[in-house]
Amino acid sequence: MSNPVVISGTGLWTPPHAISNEELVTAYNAHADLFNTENAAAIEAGEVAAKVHSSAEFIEKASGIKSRFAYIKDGILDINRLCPNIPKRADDELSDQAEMGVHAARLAMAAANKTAADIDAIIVSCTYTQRSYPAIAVEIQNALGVEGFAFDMLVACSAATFGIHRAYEMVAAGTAKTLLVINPELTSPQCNWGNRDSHFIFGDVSVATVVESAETSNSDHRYEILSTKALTSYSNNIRSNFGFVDRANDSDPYSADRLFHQNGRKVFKEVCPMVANHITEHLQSNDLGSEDVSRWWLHQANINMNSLIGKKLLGRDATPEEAPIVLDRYANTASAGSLIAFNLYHEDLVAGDYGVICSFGAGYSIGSMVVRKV
Ligand code: CO8
Repeated sequence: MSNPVVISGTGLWTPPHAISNEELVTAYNAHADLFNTENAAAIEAGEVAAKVHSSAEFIEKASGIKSRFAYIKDGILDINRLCPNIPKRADDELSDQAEMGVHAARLAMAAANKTAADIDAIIVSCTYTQRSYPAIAVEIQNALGVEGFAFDMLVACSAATFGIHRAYEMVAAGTAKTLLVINPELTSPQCNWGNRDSHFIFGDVSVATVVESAETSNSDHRYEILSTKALTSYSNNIRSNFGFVDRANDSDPYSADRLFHQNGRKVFKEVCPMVANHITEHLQSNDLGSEDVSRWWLHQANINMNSLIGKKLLGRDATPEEAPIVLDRYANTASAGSLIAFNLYHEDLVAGDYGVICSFGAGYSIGSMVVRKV
């Protein structure tokens, strides 16, 4: 790999609607009361479990989340629906995810001083795509007027870093010069808003990153990608069983197991040490230690996870300046969290400063980049 590769710009598109913990809990609790009334006899007979109230205090303490953004808020707080009401679009209209992706892509291109003519490939990498084909990436390519090629890839919470890894490899190998990696994370349709354990976790967002050869880059804030590291290890602790085979096995395509579900405690316990080891080894392979790192742009799933990982890496609490937190406002945005943090908190570093971008989650999967400001 001979060509130095940089992140030359990122774009963050934040949906216009926010939902606070209080609003969410009010709707969830009303839903739980209605469910318990409608199922009173079955609950009394021990055939159905009663739904227990949720609480805004628990959510903030257990996760660090205070609010989340929604692409469309209508429907989410309707206790008879608990799902966003996203109108179906015609085939000749831009799809919802392509629209989200285009917003972030334009911001990233502006930050990187690039036009559509400069881009020769697009990767859409996220947790779900709203259809299988044509690829959302190809639709965005068409909307932006980009030549070359585009494709989609899915790696759950590590999709953003894994997508940037592929872009890095293409630029380093000389098979592409400038790529857009786009993460339109539309999580709200897959969140189980009626499940007390997970109704508070997710938010919608779209981020995009321009990855290009250092030779062509000219933006104000450029970060050379010194190396990438990825790890996957199979686990059933975070699952969504929704898929195209549902039609063929005559089961309910809308059952709870088709939506996001997890064993959050196990995820917490198993993933934190894996991430700390992964990052330590990644830094060591660059002859660096944690003390050399000025900023940690970590995945944003849970504030207690980030605190624990910070402690394992540094032997002390990381300061908010060292490891910025965005999940209080954005919640868990699947793969996008580390790049939201990067987008909002990277301009103050000076040339030569090192940083780590790392995401982790379902699979399990972990993806990281060691970067240095140019
Ligand atoms: N309100 C009030 N009390 C509650 C609530 C609630 N909403 N939920 C649980 N409780 C109660 C429980 O009943 C329990 O009570 P008791 O002690 O009496 O039994 C107590 O609170 C503790 O419950 P938990 O053990 O469940 O709570 P935790 O402290 O473990 O916190 C978390 C739960 C926040 C889920 C935590 O375990 C966590 O964050 N774990 C890591 C999760 C994580 O990172 N997951 C990654 C998911 S994302 C991903 O990888 C895939 C992306 C997919 C995108 C999907 C889009 C939809």
